[in-house]
Amino acid sequence: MDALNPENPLERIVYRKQVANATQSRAEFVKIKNTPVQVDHEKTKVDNPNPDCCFKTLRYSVTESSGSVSVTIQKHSSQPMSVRVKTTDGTAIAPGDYETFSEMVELKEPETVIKIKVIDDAIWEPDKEFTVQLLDAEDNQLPGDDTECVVVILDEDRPGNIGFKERFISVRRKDLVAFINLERMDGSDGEISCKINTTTGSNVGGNKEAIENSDFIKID
Ligand SMILES: [Ca+2]
Ligand SMILES: [Ca+2]
Repeated sequence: MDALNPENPLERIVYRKQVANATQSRAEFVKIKNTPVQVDHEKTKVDNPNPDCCFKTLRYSVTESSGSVSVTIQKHSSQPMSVRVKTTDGTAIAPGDYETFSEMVELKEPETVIKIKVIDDAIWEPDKEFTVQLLDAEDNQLPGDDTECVVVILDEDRPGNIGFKERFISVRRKDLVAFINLERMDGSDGEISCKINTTTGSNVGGNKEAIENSDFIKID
């Protein structure tokens, strides 16, 4: 039987109402607001501190939309000194997630702040992290447990929800192909994907169940 022609006229009216209700109950798109936030986590006591300089805190969290993370280096002596500051990839990888920083930094004051650029995109991804180290002139990490810190980049791009635009569609057998619209709601505009598969129907609107390989070709 053609899906457009249910056997019973009453069933046909019910079917049309179901279609109308389904297409009118779509949720509104919500624009995600990005929030620049940096959290300097409280420094835990280390067993083996460096006597000359160190990071003020060993863990920073920063939202992707912040644009940069500010990392503070402390100097213990009154004499100026220079130290190489260098980033190393972790799960965050430069230049896609942040900009590599590798510079000699002169420490004149008790505290010196450096800024490392963080890359903002529109793609949902897990939170990622990279490390920052204080090195000597030969690129060896300075001794001590407080000469390396971790920066966690917090993603704000929600993947959103994917749904069918219409819950019921009709297709004529002679058209050979059914076009089914998907709709994405409540998320950012970056790339996401979902899996789609087909199963045998459930007698909607008085229509007979479509049988796999006889009435439709399964996709998965
Ligand atoms: Ca973003
Ligand atoms: Ca992102």
